[in-house]
Amino acid sequence: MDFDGADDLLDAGSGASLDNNHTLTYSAWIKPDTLGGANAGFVMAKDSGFKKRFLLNASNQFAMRVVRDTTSASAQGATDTITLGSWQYMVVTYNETDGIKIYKNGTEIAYTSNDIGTGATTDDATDNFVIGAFSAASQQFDGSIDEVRVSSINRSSDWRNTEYNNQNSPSTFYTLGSEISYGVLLPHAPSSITHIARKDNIVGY
Ligand SMILES: [Ca+2]
Ligand SMILES: [Ca+2]
Repeated sequence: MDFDGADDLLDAGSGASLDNNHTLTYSAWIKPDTLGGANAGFVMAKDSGFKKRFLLNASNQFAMRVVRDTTSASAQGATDTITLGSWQYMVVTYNETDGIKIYKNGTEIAYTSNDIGTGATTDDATDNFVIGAFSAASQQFDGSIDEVRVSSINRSSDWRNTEYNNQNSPSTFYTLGSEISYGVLLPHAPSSITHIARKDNIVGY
């Protein structure tokens, strides 16, 4: 789906399965044209009050923030983490013990900062899950977003790498054998026929 960076967004509502995923994995393929509205293009967020936000930040520092009741968890990638104009597969995992980890094309990125935060993960049950913007008014993603997924567990490296490899290049991730050609199959055909006594017994010719 292509977002214009001006007023496009996809509001996925606030279904119970999207609520209070205090252990989570967010993932998406992104192809940003620019850094987005106000130089902060949101890929996805639980939007009211920025409870959870996964975004392209100013200086192209890809970032994730999760609001916790005492201090928030916040990770910010190195400058120019993302290549504008190219597809990249971005994954973030979060839990209260390990904090935030961000992966690009299967490899964990370098951070300029990464704080685990303290306190319970703040309740987000009434917030809508929005793709492509923080809200209708601001910080819209400019470019394409595809294959958005939300999990209520931390996906393993095997899952992340399989998703990346399968979607990046399906034709080289797995191979199909060539089609097997069959002759005419004859049920209960004898191994040899030396004499055909009656036409009823003809099994093939
Ligand atoms: Ca528009
Ligand atoms: Ca809800």
